[in-house]
Amino acid sequence: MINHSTNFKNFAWLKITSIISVISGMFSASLAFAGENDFGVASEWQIDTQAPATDMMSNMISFHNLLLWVTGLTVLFVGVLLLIVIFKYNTKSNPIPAKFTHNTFIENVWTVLPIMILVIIAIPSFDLLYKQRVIPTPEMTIKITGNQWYWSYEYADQDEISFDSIMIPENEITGDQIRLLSVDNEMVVPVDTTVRIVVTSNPEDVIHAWTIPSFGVKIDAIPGRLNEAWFKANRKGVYYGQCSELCGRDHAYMPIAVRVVSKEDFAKWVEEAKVKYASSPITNVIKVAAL
Ligand SMILES: [Cu+2]
Repeated sequence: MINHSTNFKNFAWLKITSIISVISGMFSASLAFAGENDFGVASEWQIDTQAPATDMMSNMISFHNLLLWVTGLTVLFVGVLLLIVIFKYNTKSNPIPAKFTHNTFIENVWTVLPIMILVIIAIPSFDLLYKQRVIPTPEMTIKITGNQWYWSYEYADQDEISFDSIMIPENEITGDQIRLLSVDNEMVVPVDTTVRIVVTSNPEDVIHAWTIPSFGVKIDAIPGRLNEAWFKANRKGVYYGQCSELCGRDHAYMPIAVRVVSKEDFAKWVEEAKVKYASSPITNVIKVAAL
């Protein structure tokens, strides 16, 4: 029999430890990034972000931590004011209320202070938006196409290697493969390389969204349109994401897996991939002029 009260206790305790980990993360973002194995994949009960694998994501986490402070302190301040009003100015404690209505000093303070807070937030926010939108000179370009329900990859700069990437079904998972995340053909990229991705969706398909949380990249794949984004992974490993636009029946079963390897290993992979995928190119090639 399931012991509900023990379950609840466990749940409550896990939540408390998770909250403590977030608070400690505010002091040192590195605390949340435990072992190597945590990279690129969420861990159980994790409520903080996944470990960053790009400078962009590190900056996004710093921004997130700044916002936690700003919102946390704002809630605390407003909460304290509210408590003062409730206890000090209720009918019992303060039967004869004051009649004044204006106070120029305090009105200036509550106008100027929020503006300053918004400016403090806006500076790193606009900086991040700019860096995401303005793509640095790419060292390679990969075209990504969303299909119902899998992803296709085309390497424009590597003899147009192309392949489909399909989730490994639960009953075929082996070894260190991960349920709902591992795929048959991973997207492979070299480390410390600026990769431009151009993302679209099959013309007869629906909107999908390609994302890798550790890279800080999330971009819609829209039929008939070409979106672009970029990343520069600064550490090797396998990083996972999932389609992030509710796209239909198998939305949950079209994961994204990116393997970041050394530049030498990437060159080797390209040679192997040319042979491996020569006989099985992608099923839906969409020609786009921008490439
Ligand atoms: Cu999708």
